[in-house]
Amino acid sequence: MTKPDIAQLAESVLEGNRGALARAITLVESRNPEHRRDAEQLLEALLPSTGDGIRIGVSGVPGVGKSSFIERFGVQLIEEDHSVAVLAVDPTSQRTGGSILGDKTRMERLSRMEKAFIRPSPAGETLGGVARRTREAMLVCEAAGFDVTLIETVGIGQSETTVSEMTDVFLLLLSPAGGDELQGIKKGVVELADIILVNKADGDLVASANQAAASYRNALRMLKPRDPDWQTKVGTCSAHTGEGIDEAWRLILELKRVMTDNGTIAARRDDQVLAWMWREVKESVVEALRRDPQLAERIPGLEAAVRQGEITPTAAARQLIEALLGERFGKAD
Ligand SMILES: Nc1nc2c(ncn2[C@@H]2O[C@H](COP(=O)(O)OP(=O)(O)OP(=O)(O)O)[C@@H](O)[C@H]2O)c(=O)[nH]1
Ligand SMILES: [Mg+2]
Repeated sequence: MTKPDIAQLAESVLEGNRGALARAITLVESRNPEHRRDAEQLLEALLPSTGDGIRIGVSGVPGVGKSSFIERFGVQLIEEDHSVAVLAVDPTSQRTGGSILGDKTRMERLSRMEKAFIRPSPAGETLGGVARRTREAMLVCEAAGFDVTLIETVGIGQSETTVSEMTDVFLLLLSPAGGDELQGIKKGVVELADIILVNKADGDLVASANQAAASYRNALRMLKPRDPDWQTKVGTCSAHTGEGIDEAWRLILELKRVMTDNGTIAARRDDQVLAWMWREVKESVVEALRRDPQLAERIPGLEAAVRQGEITPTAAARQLIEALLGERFGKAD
């Protein structure tokens, strides 16, 4: 794209043009190195118009009801005159290819609303299970005027950390089953949560949902809160009946107020941009290694040597990095 094209695209995104928004996200997600430069230019143009929205990460194990929750929650926010962008990241979609379709149908009402934008991100290039460009896609959405961005991610461990590194609020959904165990969710993930909601609190499951919420509340007393002014809140909700969805938004607004007043949101975002820069550096180094034909040739041999214990992983890593840096900057080797 030429410079004026990018400027034009940026302008259309800022005007809230849907086609432009979709094109812009496709551009930031592109793996073509040339597109990368265009994407950087575009993001630079959009950056001053980002930051006003609230960024919410929604996580939980497969099937806990993340998409159903977002559908309910999103529709309600739009009825309250917000505009809602949903970025769904599914680390498993690469294999099954099915869940994204499922998301579209699960968010049927929301996806038909004018003030909603739903974008499943390909998880092909992942940073801890989150598409590498999700953060940038989120910025594009904010520039297009969306004031709430929801990022759905399947709880498989690393992805929650990555999502918490790009959002203001981290919402963890749990299921009523499991009671006092943490349902295979690592303690670290619970520690990241600002708000925990036990979903599916409807029908026969109401009692066990309440019980689960009580035991989580209890368990959380033992953990150090992520923010000194905010003890992780635990509630129940039902994405089916809509029970507790209002309360979830009220909690998010309260959390936002507390964290704005004590400077946590600003501090989190501050840390996030730097963390992201370093993630990007690491990923880019690995990518450069794999893309370099000469180095790529050495990788299988080194991997085999490491597997057979002929060389330590550390030494193999050093050899690759030295080869890369040596070629790029004329240093080492
Ligand atoms: N009873 C009840 N069932 C629910 C509720 N929310 C979701 N479900 C059901 O749980 C199943 C999974 O819901 P999804 O919204 O797709 O869950 P998800 O967490 O997005 O799943 P993945 O994206 O595959 O990880 C569906 O059959 C939903 O109908 C709820 O509040 N109550
Ligand atoms: Mg889903």
